[in-house]
Amino acid sequence: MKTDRIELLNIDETTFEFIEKSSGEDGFYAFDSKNDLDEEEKIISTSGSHNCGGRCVIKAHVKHNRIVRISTEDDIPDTEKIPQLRGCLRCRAYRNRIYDCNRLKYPMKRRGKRGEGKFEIITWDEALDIIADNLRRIMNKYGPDSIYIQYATGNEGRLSENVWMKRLLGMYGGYLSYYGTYSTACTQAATPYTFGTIYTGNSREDWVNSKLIILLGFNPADTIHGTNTAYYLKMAKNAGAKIISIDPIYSNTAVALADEWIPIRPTTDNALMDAMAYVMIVENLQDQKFLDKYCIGFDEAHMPAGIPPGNSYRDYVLGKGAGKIPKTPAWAESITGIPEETIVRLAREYALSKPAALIQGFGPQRHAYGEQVARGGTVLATMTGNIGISGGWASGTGYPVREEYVASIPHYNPNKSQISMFSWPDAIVRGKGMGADLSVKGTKKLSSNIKYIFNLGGNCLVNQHTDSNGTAEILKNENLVELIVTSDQFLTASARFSDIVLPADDMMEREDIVTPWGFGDYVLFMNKAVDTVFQCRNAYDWISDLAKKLGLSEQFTEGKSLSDWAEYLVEKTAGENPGFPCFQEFKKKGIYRWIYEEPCIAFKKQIEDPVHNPFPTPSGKIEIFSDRLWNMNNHRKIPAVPQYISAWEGPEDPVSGKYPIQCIGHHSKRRVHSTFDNTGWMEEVEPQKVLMNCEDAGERHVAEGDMVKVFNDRGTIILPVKITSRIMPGVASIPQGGWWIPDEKGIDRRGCINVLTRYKPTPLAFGNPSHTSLVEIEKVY
Ligand SMILES: Nc1nc2c(c(=O)[nH]1)N[C@H]1C(S)=C(S)[C@@H](COP(=O)(O)OP(=O)(O)OC[C@H]3O[C@@H](n4cnc5c(=O)[nH]c(N)nc54)[C@H](O)[C@@H]3O)O[C@H]1N2
Ligand SMILES: Nc1nc2c(c(=O)[nH]1)N[C@H]1C(S)=C(S)[C@@H](COP(=O)(O)OP(=O)(O)OC[C@H]3O[C@@H](n4cnc5c(=O)[nH]c(N)nc54)[C@H](O)[C@@H]3O)O[C@H]1N2
Ligand code: SF4
Ligand SMILES: [Mo]
Repeated sequence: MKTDRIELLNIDETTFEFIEKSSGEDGFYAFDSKNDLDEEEKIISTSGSHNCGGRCVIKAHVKHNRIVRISTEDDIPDTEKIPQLRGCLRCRAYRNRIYDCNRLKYPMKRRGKRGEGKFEIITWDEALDIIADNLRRIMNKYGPDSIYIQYATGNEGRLSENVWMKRLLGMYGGYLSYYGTYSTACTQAATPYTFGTIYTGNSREDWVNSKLIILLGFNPADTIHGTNTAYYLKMAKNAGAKIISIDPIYSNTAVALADEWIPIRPTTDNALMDAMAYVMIVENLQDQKFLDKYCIGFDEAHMPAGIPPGNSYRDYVLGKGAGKIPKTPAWAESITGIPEETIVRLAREYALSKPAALIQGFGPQRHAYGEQVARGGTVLATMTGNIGISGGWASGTGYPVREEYVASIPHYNPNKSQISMFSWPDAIVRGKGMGADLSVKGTKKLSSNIKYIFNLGGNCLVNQHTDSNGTAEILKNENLVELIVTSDQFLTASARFSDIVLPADDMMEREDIVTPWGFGDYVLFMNKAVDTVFQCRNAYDWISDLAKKLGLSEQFTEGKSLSDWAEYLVEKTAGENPGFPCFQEFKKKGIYRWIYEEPCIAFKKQIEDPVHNPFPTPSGKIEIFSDRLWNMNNHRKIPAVPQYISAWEGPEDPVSGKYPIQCIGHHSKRRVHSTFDNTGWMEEVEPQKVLMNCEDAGERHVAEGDMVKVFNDRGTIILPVKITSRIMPGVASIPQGGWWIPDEKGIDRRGCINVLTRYKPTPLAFGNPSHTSLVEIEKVY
């Protein structure tokens, strides 16, 4: 396995000789130990700092400076009110990652052409000289818009590389930053047009009060959305909630918890939602009193001033006006693949089972017109009056309203220019002058193309963005970006396209503070379990050295060590939270929990006392029709009321004649994006395969275990197939995060879905349509 991967990567063997030399038992690297046989096992409390969806209490059992076992929280009672924060399979298998013999061990400089994968080992001092010299040169020549800190989520600690780099570059004149995320670009941009905020979720412990829970593309059993989310769903089920999963995949969440699985064609959720609204309107099931009191835009009687008649949501759904069609269940059946009767039943059930929660995952919005899905959910929740009440759910982003204060390292960027996190290839190719399309914020126009990239703990340069082949071509061109610096633990696809590769320390080799991803009312201290190995260095350490080379040492460090900064964060946090422990105590315990008597309910105040608590929208009401969107004057792609827009490379695109299968790339339980892809124990859990429906396989004479070719005009992947009735016909999925490993013909041999995805930003958020691609699949003989 290890050797195969090195062969596949076509790595220059002389440079990488040390990988083989340092390889010990079980593919782990050999290590120095004091070999004190009497040493007692120590148990050290830490957590994950990768972008895994959760944050758990992780315990490293250490002997001889070596992690010998990993366990999780087991020393508090496991109660319904405070469930243990028990880790998933990924951190539990972490030894197989931290001790992987392929771990990067030395700083390296590119030797061949960019992307060829040839590197030579250099010293840290040489590496930092190159980084500093180029920073001076590029800042002088092109200014701060040319220096970009890439979206990179490998290290999300409060003391991560990106935090330090932002602090340093801020002091050095600034850098180009981004808005939005690959996770939630569309829902974060769209949800505030309805409610004025992205904080639309209740606490999860409130789900026990729901009669009906509809999971729209939400699979927390595998795809962690806050540690314990699946557990709270199970509690809701035990309390009697009916659970329905609407998803092209019969997910593990649906198998374990749902009463019904309704398969839906990707990109078509809005057709379903439009038709559900149609059924509610014609059967008069909507909560009209709620709509009249709290909302604008549902019907003609509640429209903002100056909007021509025929533009309310009701009129849209009923198809009032010349050339418009009613959004009937029959209409939606032909688009979504969901039978008309099921749509009618679902609409009635949602309208009549109050309180009910329509909970959206992020998969449905990672699509061509993902903004519509987010807004569509908020409008259905509004029509059924499920806002601001226990057991309801406002839909949209769904972030919890409670966000406890935890301090951050101060950093200030004097440069205000921002691009969408997805637009960086455009900013490389035509950045100077970019801005007319509204994708640029903070300035009218960028003053430079991107010339310098810091990619610190991320694989979005090639693997996790879209169109891997296309972006690789852009990055290969050394006249475009002049220097790319990557820090990682492995030679990922993005590292291969870098000029300087720095060996990062590992999350179990440092101190840090982490907060939960999404849900959870706690903060964790990550204690250092073991020493850093080889020449891997902590980011604060090397970025402080870089600061010295730039003449900013004092200003940057303020004379503090990393541990001093951790203490600074704890003291500042304690200042805002009475009862918060002191630094030493917090370190020892590893966790602080905020305890609440009552679950929080989004918009409770706005509903109970609207006069004193308007919604944070321009009208103070829930905006089913948005004036702000209307005024953007792009009514077909950015409509003022949410609606189904037939997607490019959706089921209705004529391209489906040539490429008839919709290929998504769900988040699988065995990886954190591309992190862990090279971890052997995880591959045993779930080998990388394309999921394909039995009917599609039969038509193509593909059998279980065959190698298949998945392709479209952007690229080709060859990988094994898993044939299953747990994915609907016409849809395939290559779990996202497989490493991009092209062979000599450019065919990816591992299964990086982004070989097939398209670089085309969504209209409002300029977000990533990562799940929207049409492909064909053939057996490889
Ligand atoms: N194990 C694991 N957990 C993770 C992560 C991970 O990599 N691995 N990543 C974390 C991060 S950073 C994020 S952002 C989240 C991502 O969490 P999500 O975005 O919610 O995850 P996805 O798997 O992309 O999508 C969720 C579900 O949506 C379905 N889906 C796809 N397209 C459609 C559609 O058009 N309509 C409908 N109804 N369903 C659709 C998929 O089949 C999938 O079951 O997960 C977090 N948790
Ligand atoms: N097609 C498709 N593409 C997607 C998605 C999708 O659903 N479909 N999902 C998108 C989403 S939601 C997200 S959030 C992005 C995530 O994209 P990325 O932010 O690129 O996340 P990873 O792929 O996990 O890459 C993290 C890198 O950090 C490294 N790393 C881990 N720990 C450390 C550390 O302590 N220090 C350093 N320096 N490096 C470390 C890992 O080895 C890994 O190479 O991907 C997006 N891409
Ligand atoms: S959810 Fe995240 S922090 Fe928790 S065990 Fe899994 S990978 Fe680690
Ligand atoms: Mo994400």
